[in-house]
Amino acid sequence: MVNLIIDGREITVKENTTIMEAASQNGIPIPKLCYLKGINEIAACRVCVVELEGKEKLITSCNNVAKEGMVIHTNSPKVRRHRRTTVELILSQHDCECVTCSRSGNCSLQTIANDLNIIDIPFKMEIERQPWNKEFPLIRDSSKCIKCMRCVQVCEKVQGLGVWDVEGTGSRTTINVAGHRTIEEADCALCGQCITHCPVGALRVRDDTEDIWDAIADPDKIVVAQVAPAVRTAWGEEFGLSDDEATVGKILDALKRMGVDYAFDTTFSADLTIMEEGTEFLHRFTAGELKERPMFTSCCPGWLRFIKSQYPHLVRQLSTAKSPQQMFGAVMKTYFAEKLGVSPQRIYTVSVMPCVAKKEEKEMELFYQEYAGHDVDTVITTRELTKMIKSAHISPDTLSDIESDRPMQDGTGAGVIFGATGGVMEAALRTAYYLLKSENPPEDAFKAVRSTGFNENEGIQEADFQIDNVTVRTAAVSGLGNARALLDRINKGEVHYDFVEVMACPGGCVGGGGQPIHDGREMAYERGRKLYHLDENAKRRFSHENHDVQKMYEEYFVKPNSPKSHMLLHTEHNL
Ligand code: HC1
Ligand code: SF4
Repeated sequence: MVNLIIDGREITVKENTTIMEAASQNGIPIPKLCYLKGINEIAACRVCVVELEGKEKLITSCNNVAKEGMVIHTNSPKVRRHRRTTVELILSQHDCECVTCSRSGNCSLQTIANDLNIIDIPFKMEIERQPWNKEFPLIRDSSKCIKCMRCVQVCEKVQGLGVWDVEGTGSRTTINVAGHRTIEEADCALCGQCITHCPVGALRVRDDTEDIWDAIADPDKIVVAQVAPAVRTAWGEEFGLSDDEATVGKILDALKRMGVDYAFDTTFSADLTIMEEGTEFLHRFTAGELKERPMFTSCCPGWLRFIKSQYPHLVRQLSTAKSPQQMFGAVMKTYFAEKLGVSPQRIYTVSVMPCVAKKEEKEMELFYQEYAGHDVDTVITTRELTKMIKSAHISPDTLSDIESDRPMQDGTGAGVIFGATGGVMEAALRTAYYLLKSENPPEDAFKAVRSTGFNENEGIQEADFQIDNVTVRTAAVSGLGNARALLDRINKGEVHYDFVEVMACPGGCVGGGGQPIHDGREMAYERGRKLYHLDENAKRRFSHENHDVQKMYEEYFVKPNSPKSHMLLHTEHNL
């Protein structure tokens, strides 16, 4: 153990603890901009400087370790002067038009500048403005970049892709897409992790909320919305709501009050996905068709972009099932349109997702009878949803916990856990067991595929299950860097699985790039636990027991993997 004094307090910490961590563990926060624990500890911004008694020069607290006998001041006049000049210099190269910035009110630079009482910027330098395609779902505004390197490190270290890099030297140093490519040419998975880890507004998601307002205002359009499982875990964070208050039913009510005609919960189509994908897996598995193992899940579009660009030879091992988002869109424009007695052209489908890549996944085509278009017309993220609620002046405490519309109302606990890493696998195994044995397994029989935290299993969870005399070897992985490690081991023949779930974002969709941003705080597993709690308390916990899905099969699709299901609910994964 190490004893030191920080701001007059005698403290004891473990060996190799940084000064910043030591201070934080004792309730002394040190301001920071570039620091991200375990990912970016490079002292690039120098905002975290502290004074070490006996040393002339200030030292950075994020990458200097606490040593026996140190006497540290985190907020002395010298520290404040230095920090202030550092932040003023950053601001001198930053577009400070905060009113129109997507991160206004949730910007670490804004907060630090306010805390330091900076009301004027003494120097102003030329601001770098690089061109960008604003149609792309991920938008970079170079005039807001503070060169903290977080995006570079997150994309490289966590997502294993290295889309960003440093460009230029000296005062011309900037960040840009690596290898002089455009973002469309780079292998960006659109996971959005660089957005949620950007401390300012340099990276943002394309805002599609106006398209929805336009559709709502169009009397010819019937606006039909769906809300993804993970959104319920996070939207309340923007309004300071407790878990009990921030229900999915209130999101449905908010959508209705904004003018959406019908509002549904994506857990319905998550259950439908399990029927299709679970049946497909059993088919491939038991009929010996699963020669090339494993079968990979296909519901995460970030993962699909990744496998197509990085491991194209494995694409044929993806399940052909569309994602719940796309399946629901297809069902809305066919089955539901028929129920309403209107043509699919009049149905305008909206998804509320925790995800950036869903904005690109929606380009998937749907051809059905006289209809040729998309399953889903517009995708907004959880952050865009909360913006819409605010701009509609809806106070969350006036919202009611309403039910999803009929006839796609039912959703089980199995559908809910899709939003957490391992959830799709667990849901699929619950139903695969039933399909094999004609009886339900114990509800938590497959909980070994769950991950509970970032450090415990590093995002890869392996589990073998015995069903009668059959062993099903599974793995669930989240984070594309982890996925790369797993795929490399599969390629080398070091590991063998039958079924593998991959989610691009660490922790699954709950940690998606479209979720509310809490700078430097990873929320995924906390949110994931909320989904498992909802599952535990759900009326039904098996996708095959979803009454409305059962009814839809009776009335429309006949059975899982039927010709009609193949036409509407499955896809070919083209490279
Ligand atoms: Fe997801 Fe999915 S779980 S991909 O994370 O399969 O985005 O929540 O909606 O489609 O259901 C996301 C979440 C989501 C789909 C489902
Ligand atoms: Fe990298 Fe994901 Fe950002 Fe694309 S969205 S640049 S893959 S972190």
